[in-house]
Amino acid sequence: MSLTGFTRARVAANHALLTPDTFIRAPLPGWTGALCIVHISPELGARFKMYTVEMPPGSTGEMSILDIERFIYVTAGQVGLEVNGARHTLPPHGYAYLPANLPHRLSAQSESRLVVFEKPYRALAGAEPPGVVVGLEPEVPGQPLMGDEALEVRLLLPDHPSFDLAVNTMTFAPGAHLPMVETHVMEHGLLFLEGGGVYRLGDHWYPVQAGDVIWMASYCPQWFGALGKSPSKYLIYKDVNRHSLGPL
Ligand code: UGY
Ligand code: MN
Repeated sequence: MSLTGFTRARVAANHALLTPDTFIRAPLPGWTGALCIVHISPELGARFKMYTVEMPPGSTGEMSILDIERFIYVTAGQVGLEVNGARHTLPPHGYAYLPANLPHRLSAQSESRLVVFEKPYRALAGAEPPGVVVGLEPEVPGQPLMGDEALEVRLLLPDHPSFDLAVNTMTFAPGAHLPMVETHVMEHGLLFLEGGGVYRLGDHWYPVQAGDVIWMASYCPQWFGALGKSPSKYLIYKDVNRHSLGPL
């Protein structure tokens, strides 16, 4: 209950900081018995959708729109995934890439929470579309960003041109920071998983912490510095491997 009207959340033309105190839950087609919080969507100016699904035990999720690829990352609970005749169990930090038009079923085996990234898949001439990927983030080897051992990147999906999106985690030791202010054509959707610090977005510097969501439009200047005594970590989406000429 807010009696002050104050929030850290801010929505600007080329970025948004969305804090949990402002989240609104609603049903979405394809999710039965679950509630969704849409963080980032074309309505905001993005070319992808990012949302959280809160799943009570027994609730389910299925493919509901054609030509849309999906990446899911479990942040709490335990989620079953049936796809291609196989059954998987995704614990916290388990994830899956589900190609467009491939029927699948997610089911919560306990009170669960997951974050979903969706976008229209852009086929690449001469390349087969990617298949299903299922993984566990802690099992992915980390690599230093630009030689900085204090900043570890984990690529959750294969670095292959058939993928038109990447989802990574970035872990910052206390005091670590992005080596430069980035401006790039790729857009980002980001969920803070642990810790916090200061995020520069455009011409603003924001205090950020676990649970926050950030949208960065193409070319939004961005930089992050980690604060505190424990590592800071975020999950970050970006569009990759495609020319932007032609249909988006
Ligand atoms: O992959 C990236 O562009 C990443 N370094 N951006 C970011 O963390 N804001
Ligand atoms: Mn970036």
